[in-house]
Amino acid sequence: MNQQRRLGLFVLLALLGLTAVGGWLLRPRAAMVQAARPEAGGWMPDHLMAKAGEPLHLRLTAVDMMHGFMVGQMEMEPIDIPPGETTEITLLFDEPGTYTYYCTRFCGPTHWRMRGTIEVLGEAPETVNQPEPPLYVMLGMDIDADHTVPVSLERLPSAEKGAALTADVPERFSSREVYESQSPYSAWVDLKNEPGMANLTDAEAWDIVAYLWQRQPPPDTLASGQTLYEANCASCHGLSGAGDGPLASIQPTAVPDFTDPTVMLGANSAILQGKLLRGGMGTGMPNWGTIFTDAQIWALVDYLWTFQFTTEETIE
Ligand SMILES: [Cu+2]
Repeated sequence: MNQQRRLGLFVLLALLGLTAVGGWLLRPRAAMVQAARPEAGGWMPDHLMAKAGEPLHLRLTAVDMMHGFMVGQMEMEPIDIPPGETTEITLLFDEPGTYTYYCTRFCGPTHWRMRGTIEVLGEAPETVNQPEPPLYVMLGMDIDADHTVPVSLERLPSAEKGAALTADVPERFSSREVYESQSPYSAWVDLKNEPGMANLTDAEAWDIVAYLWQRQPPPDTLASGQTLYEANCASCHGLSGAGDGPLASIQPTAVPDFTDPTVMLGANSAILQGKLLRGGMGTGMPNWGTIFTDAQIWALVDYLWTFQFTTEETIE
């Protein structure tokens, strides 16, 4: 090998080296995020910064057990963080705002406290609509008021039975507005007071209400509501809705029994939606407004009514 070729080879190697070092130096910087049970610190850090349109690289580790990572209101699958490994992910936010990340693995009694926020900076596109206030705010409802009603039922009202009785029910009872802002109890009272409906028994009027309520959710909504409920709510509220989940007993206040008609039938969908969005003041109920999309919140509201009314998934 003559002098010149040796030099060429050296230059080539040096260039390759520089490229490697340069690439390493210029590599996208990843933020380290450590996961631990909430009692041991939860997410560390629990606040991240990002820019809209620029990737945010994260290196996730878990110190004590398996945790999961997910950002609320984003289209993504939860990402497991096995202990002792580094899990790398890249997030991309289209729009500025404050996003919530949370743990998706049940890691202990206060698991739901494992939340953090990502502040995404950037200019909001002009087309962005201002979010509307929640329905209960627009309707001026006090979601913390006592909504219990004196109802006793011999059996669960049946949407199927109700479907056969709707011939004389005025159209206005079927409106979305009734479903969103009236309680089943007030709809039942209204039905009973309808001039043409005097012959209805109490149970028949409840069957009609069951029908009116269970025909509102769009197809497949109840199934997705059930999935969300079982993953996120059942640990306290119980699979059957009776407020008897494994973590119910350690909550600061009694967990409501969704199967109790006195508890549920005086509430309405706007109230349930509000409680889901905001959480329960002074109770163990976290807010889900930063985590679930609008559609997911409504799927849960729709699903909650199935603890009161027997239903067929698609009632026409
Ligand atoms: Cu966790």
